[in-house]
Amino acid sequence: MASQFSTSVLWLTLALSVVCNAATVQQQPRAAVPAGYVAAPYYPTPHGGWAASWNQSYAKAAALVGQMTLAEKTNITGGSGIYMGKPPLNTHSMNLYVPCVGNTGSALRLGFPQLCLQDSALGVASTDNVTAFPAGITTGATWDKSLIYARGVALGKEFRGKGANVYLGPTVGPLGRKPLGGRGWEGFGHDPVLQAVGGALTIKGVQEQGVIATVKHLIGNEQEMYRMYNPLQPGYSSNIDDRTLHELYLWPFAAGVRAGVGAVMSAYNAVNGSACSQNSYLLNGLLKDELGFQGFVMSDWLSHMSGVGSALAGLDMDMPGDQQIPLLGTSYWKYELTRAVLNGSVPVDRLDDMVTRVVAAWYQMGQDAGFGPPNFSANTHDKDGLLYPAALISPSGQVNWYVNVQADHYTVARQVAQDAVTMLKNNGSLLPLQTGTSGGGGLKLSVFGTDAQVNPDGPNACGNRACNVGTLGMGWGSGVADYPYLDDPITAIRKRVTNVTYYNTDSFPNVPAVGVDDVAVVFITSDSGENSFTVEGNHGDRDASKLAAWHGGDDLVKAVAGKYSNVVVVVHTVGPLILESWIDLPSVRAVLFAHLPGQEAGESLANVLFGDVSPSGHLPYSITKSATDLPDSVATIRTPVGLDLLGQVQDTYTEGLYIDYRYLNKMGTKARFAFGHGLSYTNFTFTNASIKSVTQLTATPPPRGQKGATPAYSTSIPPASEAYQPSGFSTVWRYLYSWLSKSDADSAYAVGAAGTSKYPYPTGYTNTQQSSGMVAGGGEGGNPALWDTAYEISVQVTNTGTKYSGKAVAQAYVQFPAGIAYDTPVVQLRDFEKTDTLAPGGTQTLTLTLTRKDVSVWDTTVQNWVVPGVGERFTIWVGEASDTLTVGCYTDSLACQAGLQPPV
Ligand SMILES: *[C@@H]1O[C@H](CO)[C@@H](O)[C@H](O)[C@H]1NC(C)=O
Ligand SMILES: *[C@@H]1O[C@H](CO)[C@@H](O)[C@H](O)[C@H]1NC(C)=O
Ligand SMILES: *[C@@H]1O[C@H](CO)[C@@H](O)[C@H](O)[C@H]1NC(C)=O
Ligand SMILES: *[C@@H]1O[C@H](CO)[C@@H](O)[C@H](O)[C@H]1NC(C)=O
Ligand SMILES: *[C@@H]1O[C@H](CO)[C@@H](O)[C@H](O)[C@H]1NC(C)=O
Ligand SMILES: *[C@@H]1O[C@H](CO)[C@@H](O)[C@H](O)[C@H]1NC(C)=O
Ligand SMILES: *[C@@H]1O[C@H](CO)[C@@H](O)[C@H](O)[C@H]1NC(C)=O
Ligand SMILES: CC(=O)N[C@H]1CO[C@H](CO)[C@@H](O)[C@@H]1O
Repeated sequence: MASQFSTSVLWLTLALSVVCNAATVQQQPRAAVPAGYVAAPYYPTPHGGWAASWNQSYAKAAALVGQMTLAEKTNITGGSGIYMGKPPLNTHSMNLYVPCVGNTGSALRLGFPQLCLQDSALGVASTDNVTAFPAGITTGATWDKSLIYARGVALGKEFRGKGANVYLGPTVGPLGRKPLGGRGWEGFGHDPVLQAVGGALTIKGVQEQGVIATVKHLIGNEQEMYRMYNPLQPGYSSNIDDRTLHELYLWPFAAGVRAGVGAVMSAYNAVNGSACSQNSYLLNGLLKDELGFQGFVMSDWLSHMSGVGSALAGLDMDMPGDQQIPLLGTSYWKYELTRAVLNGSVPVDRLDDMVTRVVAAWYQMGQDAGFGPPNFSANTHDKDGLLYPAALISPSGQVNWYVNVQADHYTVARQVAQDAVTMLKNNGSLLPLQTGTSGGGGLKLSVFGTDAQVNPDGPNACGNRACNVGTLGMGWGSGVADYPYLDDPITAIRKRVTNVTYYNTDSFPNVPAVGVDDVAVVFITSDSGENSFTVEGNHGDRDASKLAAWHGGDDLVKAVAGKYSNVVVVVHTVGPLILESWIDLPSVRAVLFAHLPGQEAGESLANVLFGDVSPSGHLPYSITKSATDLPDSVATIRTPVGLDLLGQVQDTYTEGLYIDYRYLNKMGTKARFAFGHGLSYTNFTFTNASIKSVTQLTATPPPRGQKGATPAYSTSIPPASEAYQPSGFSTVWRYLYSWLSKSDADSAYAVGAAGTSKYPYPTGYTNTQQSSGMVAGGGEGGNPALWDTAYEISVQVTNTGTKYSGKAVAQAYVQFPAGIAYDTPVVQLRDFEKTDTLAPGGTQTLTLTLTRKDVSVWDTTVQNWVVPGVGERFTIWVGEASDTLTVGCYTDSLACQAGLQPPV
């Protein structure tokens, strides 16, 4: 997603774009995609509407679309242009103000409004009176399904309250393949199941509020550098083999489609050399056929680069509407799509399917009734402002109503931040800190690091949070929201301890003599974000800082540890860091990863530090001892090589399934802290495990069912008059309209009617709907049988401590049978559950579920999910982390054993 710029930047962008446009270079891949990776043609786009859960919405949508003119249809599938909000006042009576990061056109004659599409995945972006929730990575670190869902509900309420139709989240791609990748923190962790659960429950929570969720970015957007196509250089190509795509990167998208997600956003980059916004195999084949996606696909902002080609390849909505060089009033769609339908190049049924998908999603969320118009502007915080900021001359009017949508959502935000705090070390039980006499008089605390206190210029001082000053609560870029406030750690600590000395510096200062019982808390950070901004030399990805703490944080820890013998390190970070230079120092007694807590950074941490609650977060990624513990393809950011500086960067997923813990386990490399690791103030046991076979498995799932009916669309080209711009209509310069002049419409129609001038269709193109579809499809998310419960595992979790209450997480990992014909990672996460708060001695039975898909591999030959070795011994391991799995349940004997040697 693109970001909001100040007006001056906006004009600079315009000036630059005029200059750049002079060189209209066609992007060509200049470095070859490695042999074996192909972007196969897949045509046509399967019509939506055949899934039973959408059929009512499709029936209504088809009825509405059936009344639309050509220009109304192409209005809805494209944005009005970046920074283009309110439509011209003279066109209609419904005077909507649509000031979001993306605004579609409308068909007001039929009551279909402009849709407001708004960032971000962690809160309503660029406006006030909202909650700045913890980031995705923090949410994933809770390993708590009910909290993930509760955050989704609260997010949905806030988007709805501001009048945003479409929530541009959740992010499940990047998956976190590259620890240095800039946007991994927007998602839930470096594992497909953690991402799938995080994404699906967020979608459910958001969409139950009547807001369309957007699962993004499809697919392989694992680094920020060179992600975008521009007139001089194509975006990088993520070259991903079929099995890896299915078993890792597509997995969370399948779960999102299964959850009924209304929208998908395509990624900036290419896959196998073909840009995601026009990759027919990806959009038509995998997403709409195999995964049975019924909603609409939008382009990431300014990633759209063709007109006819993307329509045929399965793109349904062009965002924000402009060509790659924005603000010129030109579009690949809108009026051009109108032309392409009239001249016969884009089949009418493809356009009808596009627009019906959009309108069906609107009905599916119930937005046809009682959904108010937006009451905020993403462009300004002032009450009054320009109605079309991108126009040369724009009228002004009220643009912000300051509707407060926060309700009590700080409680769920704080709970997520608190339950995500992950304790990695606690030697000699330094934590929780004992405040001694009442009021904290007995504890003498020294706090170090600028991260403990909010940025003195305010938490929103840097636009798009593109700086790392003060408490780090979120990364930077479009995936942010404005803080209504930032409860910082130092404030929360001072509320509990009287004798606090705060050294607001990242360099070790002179300190007075230190007593043996004195405690030091050191705050360090690591930040990253979107490529549109460079922060302290990092181009979105952590290409400059690498995996070291920012601002010399590692040296600060070492210096403090040289003076104090009781040091607690608190880390606010987007992802893993290398901790080796200090983790084993005897005086570094405790380490807490607080991730990116959002607005509730203070109390959530203090509750853990001072023992109101036990820490219960677990790492959503592995922390390695060295960056080179991961393969080179994963550990580095891809850059152009040699003389081919302008060529397409090839990022080939040579490691296949082996990322994060999957790779470390394969190589037998011990992580410093394994995926899933997290300590508590108390201890838990896992006992009385049992396993139940629920569905009798066969090697492949039962054959998919037939598709339901889809709306019947005409294929005859509509009259040119449906595209005529109304006479006397006064346009706003650079606003994107779907009409053509009469002469343009007539001449395009003449081309289409003659049928002689053929569009150079891609190889493999056809417009005949396929009745069968891919073998692995059949429902939303794929063959419904894939989601049958195969096994249920129960385990009794008991708090065996005597002093502290706490919550435990049970993680279930599958180990495939030995000797099967497929190479599989030693263990792979498949489900997890968290207990309620268990008092000392308290116990709770948790149930973990494995579906047929969870015990399958993707077979590239049969193009289906295959259970390798039906009847053989799969081991379902259960434990508190990926490296402490001592309870194993066997699928052949249906017995479970405790006290086993962990598989890794
Ligand atoms: C990429 O290429 C591989 C190898 O040919 C193929 O299996 C896979 O399906 C391709 N992916 C896409 C999205 O085209
Ligand atoms: C919708 O699907 C349900 C369940 O398959 C079916 O009974 C119903 O007839 C369908 N309705 C339409 C309008 O297709
Ligand atoms: C397209 O949408 C814009 C913005 O709402 C509106 O002004 C215009 O009238 C619409 N065009 C058509 C053909 O309805
Ligand atoms: C936003 O506020 C405006 C003005 O008070 C109101 O008309 C509109 O219905 C509100 N929108 C929503 C979604 O509540
Ligand atoms: C139809 O119009 C589209 C959009 O301008 C253009 O790309 C395409 O080449 C045209 N087709 C023909 C056959 O002229
Ligand atoms: C803090 O502790 C130091 C050393 O024990 C002591 O000298 C000082 O008076 C204390 N300050 C407060 C405010 O209690
Ligand atoms: C938890 O168990 C470990 C290993 O048995 C033990 O060293 C530790 O003291 C226990 N911690 C608590 C809080 O009971
Ligand atoms: C509760 C809250 O944050 N209210 C704010 C809503 O927005 C207006 C305008 O920015 C502020 O003045 C309020 O403080």
